[in-house]
Amino acid sequence: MFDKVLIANRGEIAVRVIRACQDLGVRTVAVYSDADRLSPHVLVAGEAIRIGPAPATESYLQADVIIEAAHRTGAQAIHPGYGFMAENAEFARLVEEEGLVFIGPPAAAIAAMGDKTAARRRMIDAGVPVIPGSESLDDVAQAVSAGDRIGWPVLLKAVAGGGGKGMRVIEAAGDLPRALEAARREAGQSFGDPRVYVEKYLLDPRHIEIQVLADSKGCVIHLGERECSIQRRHQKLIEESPSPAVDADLRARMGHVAVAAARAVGYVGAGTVEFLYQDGEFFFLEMNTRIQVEHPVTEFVTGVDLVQEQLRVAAGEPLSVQPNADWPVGHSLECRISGEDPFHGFLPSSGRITSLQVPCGPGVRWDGGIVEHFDVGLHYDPLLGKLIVHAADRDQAILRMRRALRELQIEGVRTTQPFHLAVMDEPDFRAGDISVRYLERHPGLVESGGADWHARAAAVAATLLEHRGRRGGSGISVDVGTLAPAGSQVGMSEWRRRFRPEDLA
Ligand code: MV4
Repeated sequence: MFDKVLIANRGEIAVRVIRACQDLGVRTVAVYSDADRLSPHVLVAGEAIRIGPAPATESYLQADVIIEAAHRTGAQAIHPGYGFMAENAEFARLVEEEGLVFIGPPAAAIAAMGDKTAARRRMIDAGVPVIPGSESLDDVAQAVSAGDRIGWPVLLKAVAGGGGKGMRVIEAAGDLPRALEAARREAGQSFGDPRVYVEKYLLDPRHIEIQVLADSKGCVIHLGERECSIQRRHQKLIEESPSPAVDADLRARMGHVAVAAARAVGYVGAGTVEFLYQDGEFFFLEMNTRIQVEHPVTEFVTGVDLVQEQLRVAAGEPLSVQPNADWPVGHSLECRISGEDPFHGFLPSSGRITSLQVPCGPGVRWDGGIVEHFDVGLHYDPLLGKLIVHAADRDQAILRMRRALRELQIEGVRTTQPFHLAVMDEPDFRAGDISVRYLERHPGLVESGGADWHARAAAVAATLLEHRGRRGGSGISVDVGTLAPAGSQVGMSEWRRRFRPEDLA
């Protein structure tokens, strides 16, 4: 095992990786920008090195500065987390050239999956079902004949894209001349590669992905699926494992295909094979060559520490786990708690965390990147932390998530917490009837109203109960449980300050 690892990231994932290192007896080096001088990942790491000013392009994306920090501290390996340079094949190559270990797949595997049409070709060769589609398109005529062959509508995608950026739905051939031109320009600007291609547009799919682990000895396993359909503008909001749509037979088939996909690109490490699932059929979408935000739900239902396995295989050790016929054990849900106002278009919210109480108790995990007095800025991804629960089945996991969301109190910034509470009570979600269009179908979930009222009612109830206790008194009886702080936007403590029992005569 490594003696010391540098974590080239920030926030909750940097903390998560540091914890895995500590659990393996590996020393850690954090890197930080000026905005993160007092951030949790800096506070929990063995040592920390400043890498530049707040903007990511001048800090967390500075490959040479980060590699230099590894050399200076004697770290033998670099863990990139997710985002930033996690799927940058050039960075992975540079790290290796510098005599360090990149904790992730070989650069060639990252590059193979980064080019979406090349990835589709390799997947077809490996027997992986892909969505009917085209090669990279040179002109409108090619695009039209591809659409005629595949069937309309089609989805125009960037070859160097992924994650939904720059996609366009094309209803009919007549829309192509303008759309193709615009898409090429946009792809060129976003990815430095103007090439685009089309796929048959699936109207109402689920996003289901398979977690894989591979070691350098040729062992490749899968750890079942995650359902990630509940998202907004390609940002996932809620994930779970298992998927309500997947039974043991489908899991085995998707798992088998995901393992074949990983083998086809010589994969080593933790990776995710994404599929779209519709009408009983599943199709390869893309492969994410990193640890993912939602990895904890898989950890809960398998008992495997995915980050520890990443460290093991990067150090040349074999995987410490074998596929288990009992997986998945129970059910796990994750809610992403981000500093965004769900009732105002998920507008990023900044400010100082004035109060933070994280949930605990049976089956609850909080992976966070904030502490009290921490300043949430607008320089980086708004994810503040993740609330993950595990219970015997999906119904109990939903109840547990509801309980944990009520225990969570973040004051100082607006967060997505009240949105998640609303989803936990929404009948279609409770029935597992979800797809990538879930939010589109439930616009009420992101409409304002209710949240402040709940917080106020809870504060009033709590104040009254306290008052009654003091007087040994009578009168009102309120079940505070049913009025618990429902993701208050103002904050319980603020309401408690404002309300006195004598005002409520
Ligand atoms: C699709 C699709 C329908 N048909 N491809 C969005 C993210 C990117 N990874 C691919 N995405 C999609 N590709 C075809 N041929 C629908 C989506 C899609 C989606 C996929 C996963 C999760 C959420 C999504 C939300 C909207 C659209």
